[in-house]
Amino acid sequence: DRDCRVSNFRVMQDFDKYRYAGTWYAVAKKDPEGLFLLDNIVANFYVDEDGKMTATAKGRVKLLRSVEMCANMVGTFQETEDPAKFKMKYYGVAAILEKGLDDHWVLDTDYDNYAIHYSCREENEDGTCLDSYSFIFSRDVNGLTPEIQRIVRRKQEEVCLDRKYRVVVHNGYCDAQD
Ligand code: FEN
Repeated sequence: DRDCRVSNFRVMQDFDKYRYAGTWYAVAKKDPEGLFLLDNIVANFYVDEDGKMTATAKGRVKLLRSVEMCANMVGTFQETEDPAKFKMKYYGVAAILEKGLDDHWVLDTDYDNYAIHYSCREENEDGTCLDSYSFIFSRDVNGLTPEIQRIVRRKQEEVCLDRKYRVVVHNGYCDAQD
């Protein structure tokens, strides 16, 4: 049967951060509890001369009842013994945005078309996840091919998040602003 314990999830083998670098459009997401990015989510990953990975992400957020803005987030990554599993410290360029420390796991990627990200913030006693978020990233803002969608769906089931994802809209909201 399916094993929903986080520690048993299979991540990308021989993950290569250099090939992961560049622009990724979130085309689907599973939200965590609490405040998060709503839509128009674009991430840019970099690897510096020392091999350290960093990233920026922007996305639309809703502050009070109707005040919307584009949040510019920054992430710095700490490597672990598994090359596909990172610890990510993140903060918002605007001080009102939350900061935190999350896992950043790359479950699967072909580097050129898609990447499946996963983060569990809190585990249950039995090792399953209580509070997770996950992004399906695409190199193409217009989405993924049917063939890749099948790969993604299989992985979503494997990490016990099938039917938990929503499509991430890209309507240019954050393109003009920076
Ligand atoms: C990721 C990969 C690239 C780098 C980063 C990523 C993660 C981003 C996260 C964003 C969190 C946003 C929050 C927004 C917020 C994985 C894409 C960094 C984890 C927490 C509000 C909303 C309303 C309010 C205050 C704050 O704080 N939103 O009144």
